[in-house]
Amino acid sequence: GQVFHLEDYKPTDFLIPETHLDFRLHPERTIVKSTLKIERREGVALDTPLILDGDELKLESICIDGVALGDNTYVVTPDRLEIRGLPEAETFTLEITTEINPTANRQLTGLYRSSNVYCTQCEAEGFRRITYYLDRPDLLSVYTVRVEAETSAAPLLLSNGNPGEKGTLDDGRHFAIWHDPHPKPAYLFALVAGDLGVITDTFTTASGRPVNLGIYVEHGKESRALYAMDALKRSMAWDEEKFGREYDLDVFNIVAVSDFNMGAMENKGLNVFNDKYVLAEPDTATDVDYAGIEAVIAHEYFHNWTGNRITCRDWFQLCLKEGLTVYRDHEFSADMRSRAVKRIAEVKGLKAHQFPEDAGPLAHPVRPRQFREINNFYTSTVYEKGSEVVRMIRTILGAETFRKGMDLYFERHDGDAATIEDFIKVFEDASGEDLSQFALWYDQAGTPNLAITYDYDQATKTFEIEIEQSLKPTPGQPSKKPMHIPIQFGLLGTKGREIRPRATKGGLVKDDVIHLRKRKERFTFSGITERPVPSLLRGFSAPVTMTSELTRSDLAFLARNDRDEVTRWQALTQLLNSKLTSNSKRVRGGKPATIESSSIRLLGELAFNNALDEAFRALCLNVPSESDIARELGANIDPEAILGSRDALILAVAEAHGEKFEQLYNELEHHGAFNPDAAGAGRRSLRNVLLDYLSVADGNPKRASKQFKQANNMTDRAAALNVLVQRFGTSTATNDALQAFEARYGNDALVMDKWFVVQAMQPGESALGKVNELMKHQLFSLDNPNRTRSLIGAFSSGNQTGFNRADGKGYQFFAETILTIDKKNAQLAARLLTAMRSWRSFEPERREHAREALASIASVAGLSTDVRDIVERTLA
Ligand code: HT7
Ligand code: ZN
Repeated sequence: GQVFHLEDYKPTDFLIPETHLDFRLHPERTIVKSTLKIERREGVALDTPLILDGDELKLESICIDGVALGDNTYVVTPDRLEIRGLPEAETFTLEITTEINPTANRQLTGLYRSSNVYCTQCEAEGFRRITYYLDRPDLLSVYTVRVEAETSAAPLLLSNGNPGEKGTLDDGRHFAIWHDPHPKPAYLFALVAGDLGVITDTFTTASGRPVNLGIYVEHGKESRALYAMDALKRSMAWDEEKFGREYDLDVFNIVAVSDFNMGAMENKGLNVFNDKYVLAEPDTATDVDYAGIEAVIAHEYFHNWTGNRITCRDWFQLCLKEGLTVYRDHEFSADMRSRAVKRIAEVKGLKAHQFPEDAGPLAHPVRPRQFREINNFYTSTVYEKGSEVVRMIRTILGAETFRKGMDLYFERHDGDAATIEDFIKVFEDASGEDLSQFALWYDQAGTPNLAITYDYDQATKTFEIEIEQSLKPTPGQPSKKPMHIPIQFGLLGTKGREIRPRATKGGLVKDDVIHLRKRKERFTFSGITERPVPSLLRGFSAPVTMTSELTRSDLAFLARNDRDEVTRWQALTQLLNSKLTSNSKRVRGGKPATIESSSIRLLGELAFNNALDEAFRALCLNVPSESDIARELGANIDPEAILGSRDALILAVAEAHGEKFEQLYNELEHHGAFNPDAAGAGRRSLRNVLLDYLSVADGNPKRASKQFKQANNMTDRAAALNVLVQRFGTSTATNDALQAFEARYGNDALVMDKWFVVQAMQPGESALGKVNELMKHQLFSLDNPNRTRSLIGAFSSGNQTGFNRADGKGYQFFAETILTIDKKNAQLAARLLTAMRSWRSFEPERREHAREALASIASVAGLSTDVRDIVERTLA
């Protein structure tokens, strides 16, 4: 396949200032007439051809300035339209008619149908599946769209921008015209037509502009969209308050569809969502679902400025809109909920997804310099690490200067297709600082490690911190330069008192931030009257790993006393991880796990500390997962041994604190109405982690079974079902609960996804048989991405022991399934396949089986570009 390079960027020879689209919708034969005002750029030679992108298109007709083109003036294939012999005039009108089949489109990009609703997905390169066009993000155009369809099948006709004329036609058809005054790239185009229910509301912007809000969902599910509407209005107000950004159209519409490749899409004025991120009611959605809806609604809305008003020059700059918008949605959720708890959840996510990506064969810079398939770069590195880079800019410059830089970004680049260089420049101009070394964060892949040593000198009352940064080679980057790493810190004295140093020598320290800029640097603090315990990386101020000399008692001290909850949680995690990894090795060697009473005591203290947020206490009790432990081990992974080590810790903690856990579990029971807010969610998360410990201590499913039956909300019901399957998989209680769940929710796809997930995660060798059985279930289909992810995705990326079986059967099954999915939906297949990216970390037997499975995929002729790209990079 072709490889695209950042340095090959060239602006287009032609512009398209105006785009008129006319859709005659038909399930199998939709006619798209596109009328483009084309402008040749100054200096472009008259004989330069116009080359438009296409993908599986059928050309019906083509005219310029009203005259049909002769056969010898253009060359057309399904993927490309090249027009020669263009008029000499600087501007001319090109009319192209194509025919497409939305029903046959199972790739879910371009125009397709989801439960009979016509919808589009154009990012990144889907618009070319609708009509021939300059389908690239730096080509901005003003769109006017006419949509025509059969009235009974599609009473609703939506597109971007503001609504215009509409009317009825003969033959039971009708039409609507939409005009979007804001020039936009083709990837932000959207059209939706179908029969849907709606909830409406209004929002008045700070300058008094009324905006009509609509959320369109399947008929009968309207009440489930109320939380999303509330989240939307809060997002609109927050963006005004925190970033000075107002909405800029008369309407803002959201449509929820059930077949969608990703979470949602920020099309201008017409966001299209995976219904998983819109629909929620206490009886059907968990607290995690509610938080996800709030975050994704905000994320897509925030794109209106960071992505739409200012878009990307090319797809290498994807993090310009995605990293920044993730940063914005993280800040929004932090303001809506507990900041520390939100931050810990982000750190957990980053470590679980981005760190392994950065440590494996698919590692790439936040701004990649080359790709074969852009759809494979909507990654955790571009999104989450991209957000961390923005957060570090704020940490380095301070909140006020950061805001000045953002204001300058909006002022200077509104209406542009911008680059990362543009973004960095606004912060340099706002602060007067040189950020060229910092900019390496966009170019160097991999997670830096900080090796830290300390020295306290009682005689001189000085405390020294020496930090050495290192960054391992990643694909295409054998050697790396030192980066600018902001390390937020504090020094703790007796009882956790914060010690303020009198002065600092050596590397740069400003306020509470150590600025590490050399490969190895020393920071000396004077006026320190007792040996302090350093608290480093507060708020997880940089996406790095640390190896430090802190003793187990220093870590326990931090976990108990630091004022920063993120560091407390990190210290606890480090303490537990070191034991969990050493025990995994013991268990693999046939020895029993050993548990220290000090860790058990510490966990108890955190669990029972009423001064702490319940959600934080739950995070502490949720000991590192099997994949967290695997990542810590890094090599020679044996998932069975890891499970043994983890369960031994849980059992020891459960036995030690059983009685008090039970008391707390009972106290936390809530009898009033369900409230999805942070406080309620925190209480439930603590109670539900206690349910797991208590069930392990009880050794029987009674308590989980009772909770399952009595729960008045999905969070508690799903948590109970999870304990039943994880801990008592073969019991009658578990089977009864699974059957009851299916009987109650069999008609509700989003809820049934949870039923598939929980079973795909059942630990041990029996999981594969279960997954095979569930693939035959009447509700299972590889055509629906949510369902496929809930079974195949959960099994392959979430079930450590079930998927990574020693006999390699999990991998074999997965390889065959990926090949089947690839024929329907290549993007989905490629994304699922990334579950195998860490295959080299396993013990030799599993590693060899994984290699064989990957090789069996690579050997197939006719793979999609998407899967070929992932499988070849994974094997390289
Ligand atoms: N910007 C959106 C990305 C997206 C996407 C990309 C490729 C294929 C399908 C897709 N659906 C949505 C989502 C976002 O980051 O907000
Ligand atoms: Zn986004």
